[in-house]
Amino acid sequence: MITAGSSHDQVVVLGTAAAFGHYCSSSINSTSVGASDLVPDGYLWQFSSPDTSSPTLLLGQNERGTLYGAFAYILELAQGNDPIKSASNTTTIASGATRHVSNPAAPVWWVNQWDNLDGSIERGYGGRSLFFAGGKVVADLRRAAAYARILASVGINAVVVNNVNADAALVHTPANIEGLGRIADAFRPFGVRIGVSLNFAAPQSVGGLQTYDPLDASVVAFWDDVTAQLYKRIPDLAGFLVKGDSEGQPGPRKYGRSLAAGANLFARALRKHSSAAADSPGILMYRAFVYDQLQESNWKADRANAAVSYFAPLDGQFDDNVVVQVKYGPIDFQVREPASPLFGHLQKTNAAIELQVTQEYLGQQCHLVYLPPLWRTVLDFDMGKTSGKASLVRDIVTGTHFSRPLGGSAGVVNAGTSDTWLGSHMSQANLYAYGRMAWDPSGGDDDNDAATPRHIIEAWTRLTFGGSPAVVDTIADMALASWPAYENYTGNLGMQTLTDILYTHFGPNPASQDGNGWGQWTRADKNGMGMDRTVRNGTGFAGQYVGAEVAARFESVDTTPQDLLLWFHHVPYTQPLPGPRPGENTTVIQHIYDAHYAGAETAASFVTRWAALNARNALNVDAERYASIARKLAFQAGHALVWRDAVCAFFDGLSGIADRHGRVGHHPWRIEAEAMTLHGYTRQAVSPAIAASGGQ
Ligand code: BDP
Repeated sequence: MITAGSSHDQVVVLGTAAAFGHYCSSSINSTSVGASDLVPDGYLWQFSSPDTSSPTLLLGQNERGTLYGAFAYILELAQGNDPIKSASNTTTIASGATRHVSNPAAPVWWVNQWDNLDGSIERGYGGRSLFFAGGKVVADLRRAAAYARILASVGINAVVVNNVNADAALVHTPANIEGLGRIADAFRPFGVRIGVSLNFAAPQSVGGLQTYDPLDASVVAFWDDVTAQLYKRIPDLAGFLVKGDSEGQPGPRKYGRSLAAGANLFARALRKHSSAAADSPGILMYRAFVYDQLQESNWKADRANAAVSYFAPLDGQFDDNVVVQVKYGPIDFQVREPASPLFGHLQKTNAAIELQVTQEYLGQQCHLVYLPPLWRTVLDFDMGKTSGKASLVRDIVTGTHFSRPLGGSAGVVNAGTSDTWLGSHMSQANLYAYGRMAWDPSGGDDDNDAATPRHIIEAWTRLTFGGSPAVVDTIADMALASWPAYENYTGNLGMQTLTDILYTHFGPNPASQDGNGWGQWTRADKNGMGMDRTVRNGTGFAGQYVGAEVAARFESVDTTPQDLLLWFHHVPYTQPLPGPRPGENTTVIQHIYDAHYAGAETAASFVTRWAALNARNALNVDAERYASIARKLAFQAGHALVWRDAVCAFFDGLSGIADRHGRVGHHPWRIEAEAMTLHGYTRQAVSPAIAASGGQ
């Protein structure tokens, strides 16, 4: 409340634009409040001109917007910035005041947690669940509330609290519904709504019905009842998330029903409960990650083809409160994938992009891998001309390109009880960046744009470790080098992350990539490697891009970008390639060796760069965090050697073509267990043997 006599130039007025207009119009000139520029959850900052004594206004379109605006303001102050100077896109208005308006790019910017009722988290590397233990919701939700505060501070508006591989029991017992209600209560003060993953078969497995056919009246009634119970306890429920007909999960196809019929079943149950408390109707996020892992690994059965074959024919059949949630690439969170071609096909369907903050295939929080540069390759990908204009993924998922009412992004985060929430201090940069990029996916290549990957990591570093330029530069440089390094020492040229594919998704196991339905496929043999996904000779995937020029680009070896070469083509190891320097030539096999050595070298440099900061006393960080990060970086440097040597040995053995520089097979810097005298340890055979230089 502003009272007469307060010194306005020291005052920040905070509230919703509507409340401001109501209470303050007489004491402050509010004709220029500009609420009409705001969309739900958006906010503005307004700074008076220096010669007036009006207060700074910090106004949200709604209460949530006010909170986001306040967090954004505080985050500027915490970086030592003057918000008026750091605010981008400012306009000067009639009174001479400066206004900065910030609106979310799309209505959905959610987080997914893959938490199980027993308290474990699928692909979680940061401890146990914040929500569940022993089959029920935990009694003490204080830490969950702290997580809600984190999510609000980075601008997230909803979280799906349980695993996509959903436990049917979650929504079945009154105690669990009450538990979900308590989670929602803990999140509500921070403006973060909750959503729930559902199991398609619940009507049968826990509901006692004979069927879970989505068109059966008793099944419709079952879900209507579940939804009504949830809304009774959680009037602002964000919606549901459903994974069906994939990786063994039940779905509508069992009954010959389409995926759209399956999605609409839940969307209609949600529709009945649009309420004022929810301020938008419940949304059904339906995952496009549908494939059959039992498919034989025959040459034509390409898992990358699955999403478009299932979903493209259904475009236009989904209800308006359905959003199809599409993983960024056609396979599965790999270190490098072309953007999923499905984005180009969903022209009459709402779409959201699914990103993964939890580093499942990307080092599992033991490796520093800063993800925004990877995400940018997908968000900035152009699906080709539709209706005469470029169709960038970021414009499709915000709904602007195809004029869709809903869209946005979902980030799989999997925070847990660990002190670092995610399992490592540095990985929090990815959560911060996810929030920033979900709010504003435009990012851009302009170096002055506050949403570039570099600016985001610099801001995060200032907020986390203080503003010393040496610290900010070092961490930003390391972070920006980290994804290319990881790609180099794991799988370069688009061959993908050659992790053990059958479950752990951690550590090198190139041989596991082929010959199974889960495969990501290297198709490596003694003459060459790569998956032929051309229309002419291969699986036809390249032809799934709606833009003819995009499809044509990937169809030819000559025009496919080098970093996706083996993703689209099967080529001989001796295939010539341009080398790293102009005029230099190399071959596919030599590129593999060189990249793996270069990547491991970059990882080793992180250790010394971090230590150098400490030596210069530049680091505004307590000893515990310093040491924890140092330990992770040392592990990463060592594991990068394991990766390098395993992958190089694998291709050396298969191709019979030696490394030009004679490095492969020697293991500089490695100390072998079999060469040591071990006390208290026993020697074990390592599987795959290739991950240890001597197999042990
Ligand atoms: C894969 C994960 C698996 C998830 C699945 C999914 O390995 O744990 O259940 O994705 O996204 O990457 O549904």
